[in-house]
Amino acid sequence: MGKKKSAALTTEALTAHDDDLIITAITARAVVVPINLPLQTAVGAIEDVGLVLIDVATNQGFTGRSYLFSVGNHNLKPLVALVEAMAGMISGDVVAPLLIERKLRSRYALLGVHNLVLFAISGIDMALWDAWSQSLGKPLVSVLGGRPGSLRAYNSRGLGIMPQQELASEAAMLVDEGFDAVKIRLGRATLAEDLAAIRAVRKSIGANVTLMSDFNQGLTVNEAILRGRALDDEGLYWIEEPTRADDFAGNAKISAAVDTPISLGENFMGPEQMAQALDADCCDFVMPDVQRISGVSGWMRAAALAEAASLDMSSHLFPEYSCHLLAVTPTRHWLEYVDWANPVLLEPLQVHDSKISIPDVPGVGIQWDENAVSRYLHT
Ligand code: SMN
Ligand code: MG
Repeated sequence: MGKKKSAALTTEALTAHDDDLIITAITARAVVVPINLPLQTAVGAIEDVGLVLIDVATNQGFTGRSYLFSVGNHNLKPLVALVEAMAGMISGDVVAPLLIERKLRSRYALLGVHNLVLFAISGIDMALWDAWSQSLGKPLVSVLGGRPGSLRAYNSRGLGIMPQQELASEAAMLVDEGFDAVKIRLGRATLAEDLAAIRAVRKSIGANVTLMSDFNQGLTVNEAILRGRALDDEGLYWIEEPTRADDFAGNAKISAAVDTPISLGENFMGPEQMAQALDADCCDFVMPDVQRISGVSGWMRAAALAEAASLDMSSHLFPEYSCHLLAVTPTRHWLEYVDWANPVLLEPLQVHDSKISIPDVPGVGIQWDENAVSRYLHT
């Protein structure tokens, strides 16, 4: 009986009144945009960027926008189809992001709220928060209780698995773009190759630039312990995803054995999985991804978990959204900067002195360059 009552409450809460902001239509378009610096990781290459652009139109003329990163262009069509299916479930509802996230999660409960389903829910949630913030005339960060300002960011473009000489010059270039922190991808065939790559980058950037590292889940637990210990004296700021991201027990062993902080989070599937990871004490830093953590709504719950566990929390990709979110994250750490959506953005984020300023405009500050969108449309 209790269950019936709360379902009815949600339906009632989403029923529109005259002055409400109401969802009138949701569209999803797939684009494939070029990437300036293709990125080879231990588990696959990013040679171009497949994005699903989401627009939520409302009865008051505000359009909420977000994008999803498909990581492989074969995932574009399924993602578009999922967003369209969800659009059918919530068109005509009031823009109340938390309630809509609840509604969509409950509609997918029997299938399981993971991976592409969760990404589509996240994308819709992000666009709803954008529309809602625009309707209030405030930047998202202010609607969430913060203020626009600037955040320190590291340059995560490039520094993939590539020949040493190119690595050294790319590292210098990435610092010259205005950053004092960069991230190298690791997981070459041997420890000796990873070591040589790290040393080449360090030589090129000097001692004062912060150097993060990322194995992209490429190692077994045993290898990760051996390699992690061998890298402990290299001054790496963190080691990210040394082994399979959902092996919390394995990551806990690695984190206990290696001195360098272990960072996990881009693959936390919602705050509920992050809670399980924290229970397993499997990492030293967290870095959720807004598309996997259940959007803005999920991020806020994740931020509470990180604060309760006293864990520094960084962001993963989506700098346009993440800057608003990190600014209201009590244990905020680093913003991951990539420029991967820039080809379709009218006003890409600006970097100054390794800092990103949160756009002081209503909403998130995303507008599509429609000419570019037409050019890169993926059909
Ligand atoms: C990463 C994630 C997704 C695509 C490419 C690279 C990487 C990161 O793990 O953390 O930036
Ligand atoms: Mg990573």
